[in-house]
Amino acid sequence: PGSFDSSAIQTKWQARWAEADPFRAGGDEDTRPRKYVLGMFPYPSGDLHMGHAENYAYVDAVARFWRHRGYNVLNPIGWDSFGLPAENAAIKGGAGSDPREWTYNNIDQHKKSFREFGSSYDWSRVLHTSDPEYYRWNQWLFQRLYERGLAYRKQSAVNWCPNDQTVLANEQVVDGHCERCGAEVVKKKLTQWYFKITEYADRLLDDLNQLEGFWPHKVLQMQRNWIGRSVGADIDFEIEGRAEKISVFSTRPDTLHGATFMVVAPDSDLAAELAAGSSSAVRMRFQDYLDTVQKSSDIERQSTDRPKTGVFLDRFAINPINGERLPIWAADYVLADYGHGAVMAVPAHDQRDLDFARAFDLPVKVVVDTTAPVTGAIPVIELDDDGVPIDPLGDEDLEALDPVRTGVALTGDGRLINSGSLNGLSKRNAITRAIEELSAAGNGRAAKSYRLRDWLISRQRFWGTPIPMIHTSDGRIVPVPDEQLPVRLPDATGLDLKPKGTSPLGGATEWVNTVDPETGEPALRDADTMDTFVDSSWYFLRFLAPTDAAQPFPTAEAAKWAPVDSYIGGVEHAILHLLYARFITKVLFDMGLVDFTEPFTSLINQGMVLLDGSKMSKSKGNLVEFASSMTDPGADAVRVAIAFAGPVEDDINWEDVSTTGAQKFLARALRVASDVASPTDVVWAEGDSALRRVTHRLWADVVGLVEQSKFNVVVARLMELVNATRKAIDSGAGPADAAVREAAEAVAMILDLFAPHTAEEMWEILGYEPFVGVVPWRQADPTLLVEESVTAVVQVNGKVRGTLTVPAKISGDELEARARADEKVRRAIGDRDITRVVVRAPKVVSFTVS
Ligand code: ANZ
Repeated sequence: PGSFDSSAIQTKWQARWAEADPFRAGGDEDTRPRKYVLGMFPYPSGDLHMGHAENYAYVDAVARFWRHRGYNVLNPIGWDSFGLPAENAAIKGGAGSDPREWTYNNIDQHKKSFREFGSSYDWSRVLHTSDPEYYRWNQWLFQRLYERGLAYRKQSAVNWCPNDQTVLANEQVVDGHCERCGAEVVKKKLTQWYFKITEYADRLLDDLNQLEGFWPHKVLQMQRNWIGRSVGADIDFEIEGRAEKISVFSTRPDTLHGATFMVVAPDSDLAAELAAGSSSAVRMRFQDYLDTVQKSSDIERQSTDRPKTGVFLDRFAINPINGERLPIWAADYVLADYGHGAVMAVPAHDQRDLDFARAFDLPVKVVVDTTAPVTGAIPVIELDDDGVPIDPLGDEDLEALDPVRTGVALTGDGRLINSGSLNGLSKRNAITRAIEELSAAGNGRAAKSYRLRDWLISRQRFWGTPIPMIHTSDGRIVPVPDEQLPVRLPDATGLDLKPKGTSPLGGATEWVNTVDPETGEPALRDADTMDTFVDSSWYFLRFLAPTDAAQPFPTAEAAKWAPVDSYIGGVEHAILHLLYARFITKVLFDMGLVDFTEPFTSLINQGMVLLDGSKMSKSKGNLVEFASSMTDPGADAVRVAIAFAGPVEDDINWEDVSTTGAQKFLARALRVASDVASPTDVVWAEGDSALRRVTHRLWADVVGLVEQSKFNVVVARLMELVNATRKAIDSGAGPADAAVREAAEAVAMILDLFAPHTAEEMWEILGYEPFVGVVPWRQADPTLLVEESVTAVVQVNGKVRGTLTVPAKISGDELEARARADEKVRRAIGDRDITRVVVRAPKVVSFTVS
């Protein structure tokens, strides 16, 4: 289809771009305002695929857009090149294989593909996170976090895949199984390095409000849920036979009078201790229970439709508000690492507690009357002789809602009953009052709890950044001094990379043996490597000076370019990558190295490219190959077809993407340029006004459309303009009309966002020097934006009684209203009744009157 050779055009312009380097970001001599546009950098597993094509098509459109708007644009590219796939490829390759080979070969292929795609990168700033020149600064960052107490080691139960022999993040565990290999995941106690992201929980949550309107709302919501801040109280309970009290976290301290038992997480130290102080029968039952619990994931444990299980520990707590004795149970619906790993159970008002109470026949006590109104007038509360409020409602009213019978906990708002001094108060007021009373008595205090956990960064793998710490022979753990960084990865040759539970680096004898930097005594290097999310948490800053050997990034450059103005990538990174980058940015702010607290001012999440309705990916074997599609249908056709396929955030089904349609459109656009017969110095004003209106309406709208990422609409409007121009050439103004040239130039300048090769070719055919990619866009002429108007006639009983000048696009309702308001028409109707109105916008309004 089409009459042009897309391959020839691609080759020609790619060579010219490579030679002239027109998309390199300007330095200090460049006085234009700056924009930093960044696509989430790719992982070099195999060649690029259509999912990448979509992402980087949008990135390029945005970068080109800001150049056309007169900005000095920074649009760099790099590779997130550490990680498991390279290591697995090397393992498959057998002895002597090094992940480096696979990684850098793939990167070379990617670079070639991006050139073929016509992406307008600043190629002088390329980075790869697996280069020592890059990961050295991960190690530097680790040291700075360590100094600030933000990097620490602790032992805790982590998700462990017995097959891959490595730690898994929570999100890599799907229904209790390893996301990668499907093996059943177990909990294992390991000592690992963590970054203390929880110290930033409040800031990470509160600062999301600044991003509202600039990031997709869905992503902000996902971040909020992930951080999961709950507000409530810590309440201290005395334990019979134990010196110290136990604290529980509760969002409902108002229900303290309704607590009928206490539950501790079976896998907590507390449960072990309480069981140890009990009879041997209890100890055995507890141990059996713990063994089964340790096989289930947190997600399973929190599932509400799973039958409740647990064991009574034969220990008792004392309710601080009324002295009641509460039996203590261990049950797996309570998690060891949330709050304090223990809860006061209020079965009447908490569903999980109710399910448990019903399963084990424990008492249920209602303390909130959820039938009582909480808004409007506050009910008059009578006081008894001691001045204690009497319950506002009788027991009969609550019978219908009896949680034991219905099995449904009363979680709604209402008025407190059976609760001494709290009686009559609404939930909210009772929470405040309960916290006041607990604080006064020294039994509790206001508290917050978070779902967010500290970031486990140790990995027992080879292909990552070595953790720059040294274990001395006398048991100290000391940082590698800055001047000894980077700690370089050794050669993989000769190393057994197969997963075995400890890092393969431990087997690199020469590498792992070092000396204590303080005493010179023999010592060992930490053999674990960092989670690759560390690499991607600050890479956007490294692009500012990727070869700087003195510092991770120059603060002065960061002040000029950062934060990133437009960050573009997949929604699969909505939580972790963005959260980690936000965290590290805040740490760098606290260190005084950057003057902003959020790394990405605006975020665009593109949908996925699907094939047969499922995500296109290498592991699913349903890739439409990138490399071959650059030749046929060609880069521009692929990019136009993707942009045209629908709104950015929607998923695209590749079968619905018409690259043939895109090819035809590009051929038509090119032919329009070839047919232009006027000189380059025409007087625009002399052109055909109908065609000029179409052109200028596009100039008026295109900026807003791109700013709202409505790329599909921009392509549709370009198609409309190409068709209008064709018509003007063939059957209207003719090829020599100034408006024809004006329209063809507009097409070239705007088409550059999606089809840069074709656009450059058009621009050259139209008689200009390259490159259209850096040409400032035109302004719409306001006089051409005035709406076209037409004359409408108004009839009364078949006779023309008035004429109105109205916009050609007027609605029927509006036209009728104007007709009714017209003085002449009103006189013609007089005081007769209108029995029928026929409106044919924009031409006729016809009234029938009696
Ligand atoms: C008493 C109570 C009464 C509660 C009531 C709720 C309703 P969110 O909102 O998710 O933060 N809880 C505390 N620590 C827990 C743990 N380690 N594992 C499981 N559950 C735990 O939930 C906070 C509530 O979850 C807390 O408030 C506590 O139960 C429970 F009518 O305390 B509540």
